[in-house]
Amino acid sequence: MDTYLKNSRHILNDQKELKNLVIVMGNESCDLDSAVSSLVYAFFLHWTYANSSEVNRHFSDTIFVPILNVDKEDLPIKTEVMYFLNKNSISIDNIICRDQVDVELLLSKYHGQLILVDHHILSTRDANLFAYVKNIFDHRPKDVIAWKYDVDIVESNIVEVGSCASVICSEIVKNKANIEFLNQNRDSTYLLYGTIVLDTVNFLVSADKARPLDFEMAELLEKILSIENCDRHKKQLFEDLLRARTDYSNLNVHHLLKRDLKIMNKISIPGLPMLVEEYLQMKDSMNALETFSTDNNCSAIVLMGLKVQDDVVNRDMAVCGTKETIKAIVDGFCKSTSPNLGLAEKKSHSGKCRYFWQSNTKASRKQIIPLLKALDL
Ligand SMILES: [Mn+2]
Repeated sequence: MDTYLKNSRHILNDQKELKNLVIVMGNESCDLDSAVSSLVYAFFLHWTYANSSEVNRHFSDTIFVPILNVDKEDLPIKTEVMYFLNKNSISIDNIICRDQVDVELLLSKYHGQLILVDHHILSTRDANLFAYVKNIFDHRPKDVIAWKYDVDIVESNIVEVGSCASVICSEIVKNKANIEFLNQNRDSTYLLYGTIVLDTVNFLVSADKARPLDFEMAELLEKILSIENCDRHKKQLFEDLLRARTDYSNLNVHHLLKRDLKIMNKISIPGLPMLVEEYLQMKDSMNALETFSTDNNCSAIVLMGLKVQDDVVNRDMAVCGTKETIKAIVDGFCKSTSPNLGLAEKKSHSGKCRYFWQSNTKASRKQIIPLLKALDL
């Protein structure tokens, strides 16, 4: 997989011999399912093409490129994606992200075709790519209202299962001969396997994510990978991926603001995986808040901190912005009785933020958002 990614990136940069381009792209959340589905399916298409004996083809004139639908600088936020690619020896340098190329220009220049995986309705940012969509692989219910594709042109494979990786896997093995792809490329096979395990919450019955196709594909992949003691293996793999998803140790002050973000009107509400107090003590955090505020055109930022230690939940909060907005928000929060947030103001390090300890630890962002809405700022 890594060699393939390196080569296709090289051809795309060089563009000398390039004639035809196929791009495989996932959705904007760029979760593990989206990332793996686009990487593996693009590689599979390349493999099929390279092994085809039908025509004597020049390999370099047609390329299949997976594009991760996230800006490169934000990729580290997708911690489970970073972890799992790393674990499967795939170099992040060879991965192409959405902002690194002009997708529309490339598609128009090279008879481009776009294959969507793990979503089927384009986001606003990708709306200009509509005419290039040729094929869809998804596992979410078909959005019949937003669906504008012509069924004669666009082929769609939408199956409501736990993971799009299962849909991709079943597409690969539809032709028995292609199982050889999974035999030869164990990194791809393991990427699909881990994604299905994570998306189905390790086939947990109460999570109700796994469907028969997920079971069937996972079993097939286990056989190909000759995994022994599957239950123990899956449990460990699931725990590792889950841990990676919440591991923020490699994230900087900018990433931490974007990692778990809700935006309401012009108010941004980042949920931090630590106390706000700790965040504000990190180097450059004030700069990060200012950059973030400008980039997102915020009128205010409500930072919400959360730390669970020895089963005790701690919450704190900071409200940043202009003096008037801070005052309106803080007054609203302090007046609130359902819920009463139990805010106690502490000394702040900056004139641009007011900092609070929150004694009502049950009040999360879900409760804060209606309060902000009611303020009508
Ligand atoms: Mn998905």
